[in-house]
Amino acid sequence: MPLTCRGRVRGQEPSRGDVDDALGKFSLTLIDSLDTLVVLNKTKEFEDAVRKVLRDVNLDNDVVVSVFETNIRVLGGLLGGHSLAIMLKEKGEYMQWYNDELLQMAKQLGYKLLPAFNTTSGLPYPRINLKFGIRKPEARTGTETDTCTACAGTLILEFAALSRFTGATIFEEYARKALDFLWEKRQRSSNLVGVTINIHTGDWVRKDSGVGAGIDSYYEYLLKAYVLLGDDSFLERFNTHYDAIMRYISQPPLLLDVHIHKPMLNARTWMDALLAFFPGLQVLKGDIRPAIETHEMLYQVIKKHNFLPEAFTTDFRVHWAQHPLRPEFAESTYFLYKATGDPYYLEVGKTLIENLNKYARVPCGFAAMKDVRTGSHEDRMDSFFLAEMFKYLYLLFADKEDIIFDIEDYIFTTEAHLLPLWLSTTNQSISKKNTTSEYTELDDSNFDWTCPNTQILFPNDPLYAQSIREPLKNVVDKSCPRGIIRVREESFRSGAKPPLRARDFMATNPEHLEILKKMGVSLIHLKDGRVQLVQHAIQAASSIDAEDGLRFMQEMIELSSQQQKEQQLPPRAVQIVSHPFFGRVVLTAGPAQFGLDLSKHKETRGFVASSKPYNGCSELTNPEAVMGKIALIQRGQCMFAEKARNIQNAGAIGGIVIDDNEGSSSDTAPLFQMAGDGKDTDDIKIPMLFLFSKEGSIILDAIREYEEVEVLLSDKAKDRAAILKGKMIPSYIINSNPEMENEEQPSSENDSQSAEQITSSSQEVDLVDQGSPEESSLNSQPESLSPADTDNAASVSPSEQISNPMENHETTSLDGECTDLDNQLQEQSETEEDSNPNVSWGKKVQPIDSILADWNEDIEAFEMMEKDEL
Ligand code: DMJ
Repeated sequence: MPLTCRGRVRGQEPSRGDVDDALGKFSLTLIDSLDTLVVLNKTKEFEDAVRKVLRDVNLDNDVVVSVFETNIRVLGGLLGGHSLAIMLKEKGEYMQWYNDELLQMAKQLGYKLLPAFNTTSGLPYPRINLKFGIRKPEARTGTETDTCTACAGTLILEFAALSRFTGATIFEEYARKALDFLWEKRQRSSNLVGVTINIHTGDWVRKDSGVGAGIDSYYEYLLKAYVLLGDDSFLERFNTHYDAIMRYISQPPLLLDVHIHKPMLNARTWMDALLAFFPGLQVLKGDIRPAIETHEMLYQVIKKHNFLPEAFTTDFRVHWAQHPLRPEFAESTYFLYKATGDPYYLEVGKTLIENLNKYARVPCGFAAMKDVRTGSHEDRMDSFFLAEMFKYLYLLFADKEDIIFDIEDYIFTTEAHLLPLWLSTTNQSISKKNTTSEYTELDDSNFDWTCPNTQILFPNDPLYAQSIREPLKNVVDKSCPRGIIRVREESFRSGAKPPLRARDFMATNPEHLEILKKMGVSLIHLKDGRVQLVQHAIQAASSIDAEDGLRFMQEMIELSSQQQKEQQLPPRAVQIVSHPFFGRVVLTAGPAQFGLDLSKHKETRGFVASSKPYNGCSELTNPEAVMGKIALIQRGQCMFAEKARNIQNAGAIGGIVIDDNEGSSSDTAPLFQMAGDGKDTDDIKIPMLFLFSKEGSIILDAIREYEEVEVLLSDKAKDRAAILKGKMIPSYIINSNPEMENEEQPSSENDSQSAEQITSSSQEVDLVDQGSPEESSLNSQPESLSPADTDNAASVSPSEQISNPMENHETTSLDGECTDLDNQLQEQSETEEDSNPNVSWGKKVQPIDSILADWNEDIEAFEMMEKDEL
């Protein structure tokens, strides 16, 4: 307690809740900082500290502690101390008296933790009483049902080291079992894991997934377990998860949580400080480029607030203002310096040290920041500050000869404790699980930038890292051009054009795009197909342009929020009614906020025809082909309303917009609602519906095969009786992504391909000069913006596109829809034999249970997100 200059003893200070679970009256800070002393070349002090630990520390306390924290800090601390004690002893100068006493203590602690694993799943209870274990009345623990993924998945390094040092295999076995269980429970179609899991049933309790709090070191330990233990299955697991992380969570330079079942859906609009370790892990993997990008983004947040706030929004505002002197960013800085040799990272380290000395240094140590904005302190200096922060900062600046042993012979645990790599060949009696066949072939493109040796990665280019950082240097801007003197009137007089208004903006108008650029506004195409606008005032051509840009963004935000407030419409249906489908194929379609309202009017029936140009963004060149028909148009390049007007002018009686993000599907994406253009759309009289790519391709395939394809656009599927005006034949519900239906099935090649395609297509579409990766960096959701605090970096979804997916997700119509589908499915099962064998593409009836379960999951996830936001 650096403000009151006392040690914190559990029970003697007011409880701080969960944070205190790390304290077990076992001299936490002393043990956690043992190996730091050796790294800092304080060998004598290390020897004294070890003696103190052996003399004073008691592990048999009646205290309930966190299994995870006790493992990484105390067991890890003892093992790190032991590793360096035997290294020193061998050198022949220090620790000559040492006889594995720290290891014996570690073993004693290991046995104390083992009862936590007494669950059917093998996942440990989150807490244990050091004296009484679990469950007994006096233990006051053992009734918990949930634990975090990191809590259950961050044991293998310490437990395996303990087994290999001592020959007692049980520790490694238990840690492996917990990891095996987590791997089995990964969400099979996304290959992601949730934040919390039920230790008895293995159900995911929190289904959001990121690389920060609650999951972080699970991933870290898979990769490091491979390094330490040489077991390929850990690497294969890590690579599978890493592929999923890069596919869904990584939106360089951001890392945003997603939902494990709907990984294209962001689960929140802020990031936590713990994810700052991830660039370091990416370095270990060899994926340097995204590591540089994320690290640079984090550094700019730090430069803005002096420290990394515990959580910050995607537009870099403070979300949770405290900072408990976490070491993760220093850790990543160290690894990036080791990888690149770029002195820039020494400058970063210098800034960290200066800020610590300037803002956190107090007479009795370094105090955590209560609020990074005010610089207020908390009477707290967590043990990881000495265990990790000191170690990494020292190592960042240390030359090889400053360290009395070869640091390359060790691996860092998550708490930066050092375990010797020679353990990989010692006491390998644990049977490795032969799981190779479980792993799917990974798409190598995610590893394009990986390389085991960074010397090979950029041998002749010392500016490599800088070239990646450069475009990001203004990603978190420091100043906002307030108080600019208005000289706009004069500039009008001198012939300049009036500023562009948000409501007039058209994404296809090159002049508008040029103006946007001048105002420092760039257009970003997100992975999920939405477009965002981002302004960096600093990139504007002049201060007046910057101010215009700011106003444009504010108008756009208002426009966007107006649209969000507009009524959210339920899904619509596109039903193929011509031979040989006769209404069996029903595609879930998104509604439009303009044009004929299908819930109030009779359905529209007609043959389909593709418009030319296919994007429908200009006058159609094939009006004769679409006249009296339902025109198919591709999404993108201009406003939906503009497309509608063009096909209407050509005589179309309706329109279907097909998503240009290949592989998108209504199964994996929330309902898509087409917004108007912010102007009066009363002139649009025809109905317009939206189909995701997978559903759209069903119609396109049908045209290819049967040429004449007739569809029905309606608010819900019509039964076949109505269509044939005769016998009652039910409709099929197309589930274009059957894999998503059953979590237990491994994801198909198709699936991974489609997600990949979404990613690449969003990078390819380039309406505006997107040369700067910085511009693709801000994926903030509109709801996280308020004009007052956007500084000069703001983003918003323009009106053409769907606004916040969360807000467009329909939950209000659930009841009606369930009943409807229920009937259809019941009827369908009665007439199964009536299905036409010609209809063969991936058509599948989605059981009502699965539909309901899916919806329930969504609702749960959104409720959870809301709770988190609160
Ligand atoms: C450390 O105790 C470990 O690094 C852990 O894995 C998570 N982070 C804390 C410090 O922030």
